[in-house]
Amino acid sequence: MRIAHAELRWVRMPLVAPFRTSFGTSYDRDTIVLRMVTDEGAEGWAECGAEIDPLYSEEWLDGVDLVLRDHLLPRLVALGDEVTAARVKPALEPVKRHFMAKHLLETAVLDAELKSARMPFATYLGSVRERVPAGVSVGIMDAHADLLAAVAGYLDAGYVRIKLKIEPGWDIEPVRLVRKEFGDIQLQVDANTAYTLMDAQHLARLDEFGLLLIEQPLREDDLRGHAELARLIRTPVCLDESITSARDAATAIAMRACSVINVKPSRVGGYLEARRIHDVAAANGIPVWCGGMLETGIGRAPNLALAALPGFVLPGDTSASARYYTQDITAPFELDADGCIAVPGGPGIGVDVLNEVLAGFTDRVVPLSV
Ligand code: OSB
Ligand code: MG
Repeated sequence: MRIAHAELRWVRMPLVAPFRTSFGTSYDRDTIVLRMVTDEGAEGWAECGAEIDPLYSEEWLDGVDLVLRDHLLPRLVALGDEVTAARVKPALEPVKRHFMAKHLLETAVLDAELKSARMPFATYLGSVRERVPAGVSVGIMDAHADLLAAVAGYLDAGYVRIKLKIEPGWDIEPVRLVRKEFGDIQLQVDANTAYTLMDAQHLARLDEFGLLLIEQPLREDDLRGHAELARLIRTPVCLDESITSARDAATAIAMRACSVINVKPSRVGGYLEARRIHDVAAANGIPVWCGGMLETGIGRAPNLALAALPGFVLPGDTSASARYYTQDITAPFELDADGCIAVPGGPGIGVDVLNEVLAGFTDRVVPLSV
């Protein structure tokens, strides 16, 4: 297949509530949506995981726009009639890293390819479940009372697992209070690299709360520190930012730097690499779960397909649309009575984009030369 048309849409969606992590606060979800049309007339859609500022990882939206336009898309277009999702990664390999930009391209190509083949993402990836249990990521709040109210709301809504964002000064006490108030719920924490190995004794104070895991306590480039920390605390260490490839996963597992992995397709360059990480982890007996970047329905749909693979044995951050947005740009994803979300069953990402709604949230449309 050949890319006949491609355009970037800069989108800003207001969040239902500010989302605060150890690296910053978001009031809106800013993203780039890529729309592609192939010579076979198939439409491919993808949503970028990057944010306005390079604070979660080194990538940011302006950088994605530039590298995609000047370096990535030309290499893909050079494949001519031979564009397939499987060829995207090898074609872009000379360009170092830029995983979120590569993810955007590979996912749109895969969506178009699967739509032509009338195959759902879930079938293609090897999913074994029709619905996946939903967890929710709860931001840092101004006051403990606000946190308890937010968690109560999510539990009432049916979420089966709560993740608390933590940072120095907002860690032991919020966890203690949530445990005390809500009892034996599935509970975990995410530090987004906010600690150092010198905090090991402090983080060991979380041991008594029976957490499922602590996500990315140390810097993304500190695998050795994570391995050391994992020996000093009982809470299982999970890596997010540190893992950008199946090779990273193999290294981290061999070093005992983690015993769980958060797989985010955008962080690792796409769904094909995400599946390889799943495979490496499964072969090593390491559980994985699907993380998120506050995606709209366009990014959420394929994430749910991935989360239905057999190795995704822990609930992910794949929450319902209403946790993020009053109005999503696809039909909203909703929790069922068991706190699960249905995996889309249609071809490709399996959801239709609500074009008029998307237009309302679009700041600008940038045509790309193909
Ligand atoms: O570290 O998992 C993270 C959101 C933005 C950036 C990083 C992270 C998150 C989340 C929310 O925790 C995940 C989601 O609900 O999509
Ligand atoms: Mg995380």
